[in-house]
Amino acid sequence: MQEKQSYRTSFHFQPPRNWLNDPNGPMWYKGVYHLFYQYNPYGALFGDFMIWAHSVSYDLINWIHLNHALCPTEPYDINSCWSGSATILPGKGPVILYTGIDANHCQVQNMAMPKNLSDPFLEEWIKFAQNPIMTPPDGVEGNNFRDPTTAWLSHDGKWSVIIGSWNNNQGMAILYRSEDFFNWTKYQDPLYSTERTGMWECPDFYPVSVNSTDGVDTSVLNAGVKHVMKASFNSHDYYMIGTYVPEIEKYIPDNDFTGTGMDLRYDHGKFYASKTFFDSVKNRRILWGWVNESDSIEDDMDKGWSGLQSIPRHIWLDRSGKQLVQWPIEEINKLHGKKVSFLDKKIDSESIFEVEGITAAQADVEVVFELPELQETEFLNLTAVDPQLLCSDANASIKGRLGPFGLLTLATKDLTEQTAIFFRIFKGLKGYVVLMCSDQSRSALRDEVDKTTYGAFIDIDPQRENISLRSLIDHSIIESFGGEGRACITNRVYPKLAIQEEARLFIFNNGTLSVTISSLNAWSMNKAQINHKENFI
Ligand code: DQQ
Repeated sequence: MQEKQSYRTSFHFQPPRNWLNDPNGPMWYKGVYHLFYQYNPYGALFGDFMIWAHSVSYDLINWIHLNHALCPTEPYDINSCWSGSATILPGKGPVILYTGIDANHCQVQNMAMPKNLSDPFLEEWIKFAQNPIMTPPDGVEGNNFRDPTTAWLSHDGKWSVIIGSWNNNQGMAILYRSEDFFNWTKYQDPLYSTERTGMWECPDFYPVSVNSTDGVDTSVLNAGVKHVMKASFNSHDYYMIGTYVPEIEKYIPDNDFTGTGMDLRYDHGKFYASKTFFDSVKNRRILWGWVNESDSIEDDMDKGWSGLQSIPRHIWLDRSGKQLVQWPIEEINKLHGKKVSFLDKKIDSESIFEVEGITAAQADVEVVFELPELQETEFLNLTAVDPQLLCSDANASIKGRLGPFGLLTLATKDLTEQTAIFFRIFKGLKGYVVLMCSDQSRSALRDEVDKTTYGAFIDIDPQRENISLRSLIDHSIIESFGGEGRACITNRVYPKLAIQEEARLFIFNNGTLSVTISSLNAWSMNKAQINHKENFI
């Protein structure tokens, strides 16, 4: 079991023990960032007494665990305090909306306010005396009504908020409206609904600037923004980009959910129940997501903990307007330690070399690949090709023409263990196609772990742009950002031998064509300070 404690991370957020899932109510208030999260205080698995644990930070990297913010105590949340969001009421401070599992095991929406608004840590929360403030409307079953978003102030001065649901065979965002934030009325129609998805968990709804990487507050509505609608279902976080028309209370996506692999996703690996917030200090929108284990239940119990939060990601609308872009927040660079870098290094066909001199189990790696003439690359008939299947059918060891090339992370010296993050370039019917894969098939000399291979297409033209990859490697998690953040893949891996000092990092090229590394920067990462204030349960 010794090696299992080596799966704890060094710069990802996690509590000292027990089960963690969804990020809840992230916000900035009086100089302090707050992260609440779903937590089972009694064990390493999801439980029937879920609470809102609470941590605070000055930089989103180093954290202080506080006492729990919300625990089941009242008939309207006695069976758990499930996910929700924070809204800062102008001039009045933050309010939390969360889902309670009531005495009848029905999902209801509740409200809580800080006891002391002058405490920047917001350590104590008081539940609203008139809870619940929303109960399942007619036709909606008590187990399909949860996860309130951050509310926004609409054109008519009223508050709006959406709740995730499933009704009449449709996944949906049920809209509620309020004049005073206390009394809420369901709007006649959902803000958006579709028969092409399952139950919507943890919806998120927010504006993004059309011409800037800057974020905007959730209530901003003008010609300079588009709106993102995100929902969590089928184990992934899917989103649409579109237009919000408050006068008719409708969300009109540029492209509706199709229920297929064509839908936009935040991350093509493990990443779920995410939530964004507007960081008014740095004028940016930040995304957090839950990254679950891929190990067996027995191993989770042996380790005594499960679940991580992703590195907070700055998120904005791509120049194309067709997708979002994500990048680790700049504060993560504060943890950079020893650096190794080089320029213009050719990687011949079927070659591999080690990046030495950094702690490969705890690292940040940025590499840019320059491609040769593209004409000789393979042809791919793109009709109905699922990128994940393409990656699974042809893993990192296959001999292609232009690729596979990329990183072998958390690898042993003899490469018997390795997690490959790599690219392949194809000629498609309408131009070139860039495929990004993460191959976990050899990630661990252990059978009980999930070794799914993940894949994504990246919307870049390799004739004009080099192919970049950034991977944050932290013992049992690898978060990879391809094409400057246009495709993200998060992996959980559990090597048996490639742990701590035994872990290595390689660059490889299995294609018949050579590629050039135009630049590589790799850093050992220092450990984040994540401590508790007092009496952490
Ligand atoms: N997790 C919460 C629910 C939410 C789900 C319970 C998503 O509120 O729908 O922990 O992971």
